[in-house]
Amino acid sequence: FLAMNPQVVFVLGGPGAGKGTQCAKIVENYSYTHLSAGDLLREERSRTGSKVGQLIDNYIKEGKIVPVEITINLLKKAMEETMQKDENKFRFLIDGFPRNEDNLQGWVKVMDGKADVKFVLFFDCSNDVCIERCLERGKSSGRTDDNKESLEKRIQTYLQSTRPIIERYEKQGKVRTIDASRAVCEVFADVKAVFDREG
Ligand code: UP5
Ligand code: MG
Repeated sequence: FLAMNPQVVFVLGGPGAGKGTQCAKIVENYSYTHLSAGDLLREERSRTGSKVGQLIDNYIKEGKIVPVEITINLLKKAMEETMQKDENKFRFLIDGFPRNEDNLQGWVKVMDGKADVKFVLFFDCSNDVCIERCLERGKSSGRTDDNKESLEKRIQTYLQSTRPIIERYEKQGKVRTIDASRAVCEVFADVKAVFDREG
C-alpha cells in the first residue's frame, strides 16, 4: 500500500479574478478536488456561532487575512476527508491560499513533507476589472464583502500581502500566469493548456 502525498495546485489572483469560476471548470475536465479557503472560512463562520465565527466574520468584512491556524486546519481536514473517502482523490486545487507570509509559514509548518505543491496558477486581472466583477456579483451574492468599502480593503490586502507571495513563487519558476481579464472560455483555454501539459 502506497500512501500518496496530496498533489496541490495553489490558485491565486485578485478578488473576483475568476478563481472559483475557473476551478469549477478544471474539476469538470480533470481529476481535481476544489477547495476554496474562502468558502471553507465562510462555512466555518456560519457553523460556529461563537467567537471564532465572529472573528472570521470580522476579518472577511475588513478584507483582512484570517490567522493561518484557523485556515490551515480547515484545509487539512478537507484534504484528509476527501482522501479517506476515495484514495484516488489526491489532487487538489487550493483556491485563495496562501495569501500572505503568515499563511505560507503555516502551510510549511503543518504540510511540509505531507503535500507536494506542483505549481501556482495565477489569474492576472486589473484591479478595475476585479472590482467591477465583484460589485456585479454583489447584487445577488449575499457576500458581506462584495461592496465598495470592503473591496477597496480586499484590493489593498491583495496588493500588499498576496502579490509578494506570488512573486516569491515566481522566482522559483512555479507560477503559471493566465490573463484573466478575458471571457471565461478564453481564460479556460489557457488553463487547459497548462493542465494538459502538467496537470
Ligand atoms: N466572472 C468570473 N470570471 C469572469 C470572466 N472571465 N469574465 C467575466 N466575469 C467573470 O468570479 C467573480 C465574479 O466574476 C463572478 O460573478 C463570476 O461570475 C464573474 P469568481 O470566480 O467568484 O472569482 P474569485 O477569484 O473566486 O473571487 P472571490 O471573490 O472569491 O475572490 P477573493 O479572493 O476575494 O475571495 P475568497 O473567497 O478567496 O476570500 C474572501 C475573504 O476570505 C478574504 O478577503 C479574506 O478575508 C478571507 N480569506 C482568508 O482570510 N484566508 C484565506 O486563506 C482565504 C480567504
Ligand atoms: Mg472565490
